Amino acid sequence: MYTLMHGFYKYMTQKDDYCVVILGLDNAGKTTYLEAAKTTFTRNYKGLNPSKITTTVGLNIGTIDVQGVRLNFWDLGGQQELQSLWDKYYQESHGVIYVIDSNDRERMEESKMIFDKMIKNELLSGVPLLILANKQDLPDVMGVREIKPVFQQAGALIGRRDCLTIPVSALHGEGVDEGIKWLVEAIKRHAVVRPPAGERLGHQEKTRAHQPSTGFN
Ligand code: G3D
Repeated sequence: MYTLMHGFYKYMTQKDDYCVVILGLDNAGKTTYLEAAKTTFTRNYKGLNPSKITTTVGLNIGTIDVQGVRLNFWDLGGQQELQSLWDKYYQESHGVIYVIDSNDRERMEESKMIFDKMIKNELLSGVPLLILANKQDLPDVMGVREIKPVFQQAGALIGRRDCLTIPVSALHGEGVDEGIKWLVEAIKRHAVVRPPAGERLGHQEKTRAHQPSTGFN
């Protein structure tokens, strides 16, 4: 009886699992954004002190429950030598968050180049894309109106997938709630093509799916 009840409880409380890669150049604010997402959506999560957050070297992971689903984030290092490892995660990704440092005009072209390379990858075809113009709390940064046309030069590659570009300040948590909620809805719509992790692979393989074999270890 206990097993039956336990099984029923598990069935009722089980959430669909989706994986989201957070990409962008080093220093764009990926880890700060992940912390802000965890703080926004996890009750009692206090978050790391921003001064303790260092640029992503390798991989940071994080999980949040939102709108009835579980999102597993992979925040991948943006340094040149680590970019070649990004595509190991693409096949298992249900959504992409691309973070741009709106204050760094000098590296905007470099950011666009790696964005184009990422978006060209067949493994991400049709996958919902959230583009974040980060660091909007700083003065004289590039706004969405300036950034959007730069990244939309890849319009044909972005294609008809769900795509949203919004201004955020990961440091102050502004725009985090809106972006994540939009992404969840887009991922759910796309689930017909790319179902939740467990459904795609069967439960036994689910755990493995959350840890693609990479060179980060
Ligand atoms: P990364 O993970 O993409 O490499 P980080 O980037 O999250 O480590 O952030 C890099 C630096 O940018 C950090 O500053 C962090 O505080 C800052 N940063 C991130 N998001 C914002 C933002 O929205 N506004 C402002 N003003 N700064 C932000 P340090 O000084 O620690 O290097």
